[in-house]
Amino acid sequence: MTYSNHYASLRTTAILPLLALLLAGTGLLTGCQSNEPDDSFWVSRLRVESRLEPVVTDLTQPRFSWEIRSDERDINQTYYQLLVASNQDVIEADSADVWDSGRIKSDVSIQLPYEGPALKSRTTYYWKVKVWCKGKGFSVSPYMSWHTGLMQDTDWKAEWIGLDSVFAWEDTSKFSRLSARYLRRTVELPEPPEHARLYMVGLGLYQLYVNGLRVGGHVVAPAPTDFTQEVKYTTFELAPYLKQGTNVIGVVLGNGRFFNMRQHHKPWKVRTFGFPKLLFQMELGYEDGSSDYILSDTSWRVTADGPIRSNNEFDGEEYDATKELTGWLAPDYDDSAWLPVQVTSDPGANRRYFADSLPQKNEPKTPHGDLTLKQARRKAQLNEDMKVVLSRRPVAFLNKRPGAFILDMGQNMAGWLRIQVNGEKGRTVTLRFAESLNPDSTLYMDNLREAKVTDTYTLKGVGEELWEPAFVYHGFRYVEVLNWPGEPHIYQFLGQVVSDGFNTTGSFSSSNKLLDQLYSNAWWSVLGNYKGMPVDCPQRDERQPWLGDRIAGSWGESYLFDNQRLYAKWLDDIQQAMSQEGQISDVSPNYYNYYTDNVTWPATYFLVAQMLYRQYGDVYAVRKHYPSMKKWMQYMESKYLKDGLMTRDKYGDWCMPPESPELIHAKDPARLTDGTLIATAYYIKLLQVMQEFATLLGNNADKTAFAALAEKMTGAFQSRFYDKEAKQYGNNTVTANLLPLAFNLVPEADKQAVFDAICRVIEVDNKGHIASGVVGTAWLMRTLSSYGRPDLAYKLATNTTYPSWGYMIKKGATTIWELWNGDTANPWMNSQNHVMLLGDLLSWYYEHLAGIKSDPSTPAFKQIIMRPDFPDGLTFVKSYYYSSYGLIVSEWMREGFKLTWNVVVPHNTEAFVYIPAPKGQVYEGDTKADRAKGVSFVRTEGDRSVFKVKSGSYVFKVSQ
Ligand code: RAM
Repeated sequence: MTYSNHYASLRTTAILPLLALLLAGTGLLTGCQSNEPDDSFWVSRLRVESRLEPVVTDLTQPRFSWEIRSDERDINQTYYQLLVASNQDVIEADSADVWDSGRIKSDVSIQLPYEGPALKSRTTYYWKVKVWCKGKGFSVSPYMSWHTGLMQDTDWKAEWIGLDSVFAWEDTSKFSRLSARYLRRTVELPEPPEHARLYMVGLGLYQLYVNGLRVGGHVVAPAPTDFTQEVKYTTFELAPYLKQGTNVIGVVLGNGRFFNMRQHHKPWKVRTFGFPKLLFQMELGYEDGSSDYILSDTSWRVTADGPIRSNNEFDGEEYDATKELTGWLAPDYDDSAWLPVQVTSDPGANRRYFADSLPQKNEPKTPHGDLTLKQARRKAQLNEDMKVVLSRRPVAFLNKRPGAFILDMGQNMAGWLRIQVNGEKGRTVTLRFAESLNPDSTLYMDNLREAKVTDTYTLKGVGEELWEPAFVYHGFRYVEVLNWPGEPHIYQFLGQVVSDGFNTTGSFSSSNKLLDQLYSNAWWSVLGNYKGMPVDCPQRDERQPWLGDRIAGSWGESYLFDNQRLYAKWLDDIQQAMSQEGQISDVSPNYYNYYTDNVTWPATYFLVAQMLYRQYGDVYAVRKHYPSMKKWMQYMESKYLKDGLMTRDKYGDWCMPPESPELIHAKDPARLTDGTLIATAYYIKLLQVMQEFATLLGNNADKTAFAALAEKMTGAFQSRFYDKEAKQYGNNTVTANLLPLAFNLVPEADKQAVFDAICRVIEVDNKGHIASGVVGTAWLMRTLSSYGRPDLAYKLATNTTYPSWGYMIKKGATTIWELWNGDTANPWMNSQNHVMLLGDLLSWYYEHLAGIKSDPSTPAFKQIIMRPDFPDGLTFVKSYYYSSYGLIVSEWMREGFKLTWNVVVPHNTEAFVYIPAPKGQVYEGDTKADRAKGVSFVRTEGDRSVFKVKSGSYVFKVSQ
């Protein structure tokens, strides 16, 4: 059982009857605040620091959230009281011996921080919440517990162990081959312990075994960081695995990003951290109150002479089953041929800056992070572990020859292939992975650059052998299988889809098949590029956490997956990668050395923080990162602001459709948007975001300063780039006009004209096709819809001619390409599984097609704006989004003038519902809408009647 990474959703239906039962009482439904229990509503889905449960956290102020449920309408919290206790008896009696918040008048039911006395390490706390709702009594939730990790450095007794040397068969040159390290020790226990809590870090990657059983449902763990600054520990409760007598603990260590295969290749560019190592601290407690530790220390033994002969993320895994260490997880195994482990240095001691290894290239010296750190911080991993989230069988065998064939998985995916094979000892089966095929049905490998993406399995020859790799993953749709014994069968192959183990937050389907297929492509790309950090692609020799790929992405992705914890972790990665001067690394964690001082890639730092606040109500991320954000703003201002313009850019409107099909980047000046225009517009946007943050944190002085600079820069921007006559910006590209419009830099009176210029470039010059790259497309779809051209947005989303998302689909894509012309461009930079060209498409699906959007002034969907575009040609949308407050549903169907719209508004929130009909024609159920319980008419806005809708379920109808 793992704590911090174990994923158990409280959304199970099982909990609801239990809650109803617990809370059944004499409900007093009076009109005033009552202090009697009420069974018309109940509290469920308690969360500590978001949705992971049970949870281990080493945060000093974990945050609590809960959800209110009821079958009635219009349920609103008026007070809450949080109770935290040190044991079950106290909490069951509805009391608190650790912290009682007292009765607090508030309608907030998410992200409320613990404010009691300092929490102790390695302790279980119990909590519940008492909630009062308007016009009703109160309801008490069931209780939930959380566990604290090791909160202080001094809590750690274990030492790092490993083996800092290579074996004769290993190779540390460019295409390094390092075998997995197998570590073991036996443990004598006088009796089974009552608890055995393990805190561990296995670098780069680990698998844990106790008494022969694999522990935990995670794969490719832990989450990657700048290991010299911070490592993520995982907590397990191992008591159920342990017994009286001799127990065996085994750990397998893989390389991951820690021992990087490219280490001697480009030392000025790619970081490496050292040989794999383990930190292991198990704390045992017995019934009689005694305790004991089992630690990583010199009592462990190690070998690299096991079956995983080589493993790295880019080249693949080599597994030789004839070298299996049979019995190594049993007590009587003879490990005398193994070596004693070495106590190794802390990963933080290996701290070096790119500059230290730069003799070969003239790159700037870029010391980064906290230079005072003596050792890497050890932090509980709060973001979800990676898991096998889906499995799928191949759909076809292709190109079959004797012993060789290609498997088609039917979907471009990230993960690996599990095989079941029966053959003679010593035969080696080879698996090679690719996203697509050449015309002659061989694998298309040209776009993988130097990644070898090859797994090999050498059979031991004992009948059915089941194998899958431990420490690699690939991005692929096709697998070439070589040297397969006998006739292959589909059941012998299973594609394992590997991603962060998130909760799904949303779903979308519609009457348009292409729109749905595009959603599916996007979903697979988003899923495939979560790897404990958001990466650019899962297949070639890159797979880096580039910031710019998520300018708008994190927002749209939040409608698909509960990505709050991952992105909160990523902000920490970005902060840790910052240089002393205040530079942001374009790649964070900075496994690549790219400190290029542009504005657009670093902008993601700010926009992700804004997403966490607006979508999840996470003000803490904003508070934590505000000083670093401000530092970067000042750094850029002091270095690159000239005459009110931000003069530094690097990537332009990255991956704009080029003028000829084989180009990666456009060269035609008419297609390129001026770098100073982009950088200045984005910098002003960030000044706006900083004003929002400063307001949130009550920092008026900063707010005023940011506003003043924004005003000055907007003036400079206008005079430098705006053509008042033509009413267009720069060289009149979509992006040149779109950025000022989306960032509100255009004079009010000219907005429509500038918008018309955008539409003209798209409709006339580009014949109704997309004409922007990563930097512009981030704002495109929502701007087209908001300024009154949802039809044009819909056209762009459903186009099938080049360039368009639909074109990718027509060419057989099942994910999103890196380039609009991915089918014809140079393979050097041409992944078939990238998210960045999605821009704001996913947000547009939810906010403009489903019509589910959080009011910007009330974060986390406390107030919901439900305003679908209802574009012509689309007859229905079915969608839901599971917000922090609860489930939001929007399902609409149109037939001529008739509209039926099912709406669910979570309790303790309200929605503004925009219906395209005069007020008198709108019904809710069989009642005129404005007379229905929970509904009130607010105003008419254009062709829409706006109703305020209280929490509950509704069926709106319009018929003529
Ligand atoms: C490439 C990747 C990535 C992009 C950078 C700038 O390496 O495609 O997505 O952000 O370039």
